[in-house]
Amino acid sequence: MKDIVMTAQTTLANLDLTSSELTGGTLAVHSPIDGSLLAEVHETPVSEMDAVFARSKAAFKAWRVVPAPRRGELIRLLGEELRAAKDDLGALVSWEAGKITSEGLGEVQEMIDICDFAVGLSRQLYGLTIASERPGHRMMETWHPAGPVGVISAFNFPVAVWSWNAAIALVCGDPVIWKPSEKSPLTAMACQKIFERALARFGDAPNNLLQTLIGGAALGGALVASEDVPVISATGSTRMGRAVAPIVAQRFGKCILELGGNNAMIVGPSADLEMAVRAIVFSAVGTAGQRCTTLRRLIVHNSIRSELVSRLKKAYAGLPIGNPLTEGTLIGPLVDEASGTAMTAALEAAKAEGGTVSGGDRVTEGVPAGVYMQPAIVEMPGQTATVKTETFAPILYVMGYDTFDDALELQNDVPQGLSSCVFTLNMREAEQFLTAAGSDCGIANVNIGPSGAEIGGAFGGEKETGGGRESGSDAWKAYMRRQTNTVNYSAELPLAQGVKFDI
Ligand code: UN1
Repeated sequence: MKDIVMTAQTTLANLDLTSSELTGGTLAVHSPIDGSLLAEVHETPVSEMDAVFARSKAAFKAWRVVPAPRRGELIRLLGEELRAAKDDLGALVSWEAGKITSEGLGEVQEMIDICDFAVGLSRQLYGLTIASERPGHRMMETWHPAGPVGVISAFNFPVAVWSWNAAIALVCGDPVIWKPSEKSPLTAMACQKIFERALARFGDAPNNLLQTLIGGAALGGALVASEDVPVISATGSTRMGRAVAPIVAQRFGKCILELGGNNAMIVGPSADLEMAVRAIVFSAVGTAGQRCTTLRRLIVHNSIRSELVSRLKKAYAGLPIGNPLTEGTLIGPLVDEASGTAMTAALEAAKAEGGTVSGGDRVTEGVPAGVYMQPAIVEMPGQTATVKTETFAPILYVMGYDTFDDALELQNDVPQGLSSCVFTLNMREAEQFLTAAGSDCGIANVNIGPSGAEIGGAFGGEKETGGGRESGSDAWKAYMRRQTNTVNYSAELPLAQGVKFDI
């Protein structure tokens, strides 16, 4: 696959990454497409971290007093630069994360969308006015920048997750220190360059509004432990979140956690099965099952179970697996050997728990030398331990139900709480799914799969998913500090609650 590497080098050059940045370093970057070496990048020394924090603090002092709509101008320019770089950055996402071309481009579109959102937001960081109980007094609530924000992101959305955090943090007045996955440093380095182009056009921004850390867990460890970083936004595994959260809590920092998901679809007897099949296939096998919102559990009414499963098997049989850069491919590789091994192990465990597996074998013919797996459908007798565990691979567990209450029970009876959906034409079921007694997830959809959320909503979930919200709605509030203000414009000094204290 020599030609792929050569084109990757062109893409890297188009994104302004120089050969001295891409060679001679200690971190080897391999493409999941064919295992080829894309670059050897230079790691940020852990000894550099104190200087990183000091630079970010200095940037904060200058940036927090720039009017928010002016800060929005920087993000407007970032959006323009992303539009110009969309094809190259999308292609680099494919090289580095193994996504099919359309999904690589879609990820960059998600970045452009959040920039547009953040530009509008920069004029809408609204506070409140509050009625004071005292005459001649005015109360209000103001939102101020929080300080440097640490962003930890995963390989599977190597650039979009950064942009959800960075675009919002920067209009909120916060500099960003970014620790991308060590599996995807190149896309991060490219984003740093794109951001610098926007900065140059902006003109008078302070230095170091964005610093990108290249390397492993020790850098992330220093970031989460630093008292200089009041907000840590971390996306990744529940295991990572369990390690990060107590360290941040101990120093009274704030965490925005977006961790594992174990997303389900309930398919009711009235569902439009044609639509359900399309939604299931995209959300279960898209990105080779490596989205945190990937559909992992299908909870289907027993009256339509065998029909739906046979339609799914038919659809799965025709799915093009292979080089994600080839037009028409729908399933690219898993990120690395360990992911392939984890998929096989999960299928073995499911079998031992009574599951019937269809698919799930490794594909070696007609594909490059990466880890290409057939997606699997696993019919389960119940919601076993393996079904309750997130495996970052295209495995869809199928379980039957008789009553809608049982379906809801199954949907909620997992440790994770990110995304969920129901396919039904019965409005009672649809509405019930969205109530307090319905889905317990951060995202609950009707007649749409669980993945592929738009940026306008708050993104995140409950329980082991970590509780954080990123992206749209009022997620921005987590990047700011709230201040309550009381102003006395009278000549008296009345005390609240009628307290008398005459001197
Ligand atoms: C992730 O997998 O970490 O909703 C993020 C989606 C995408 C984001 C996924 N917009 O699937």
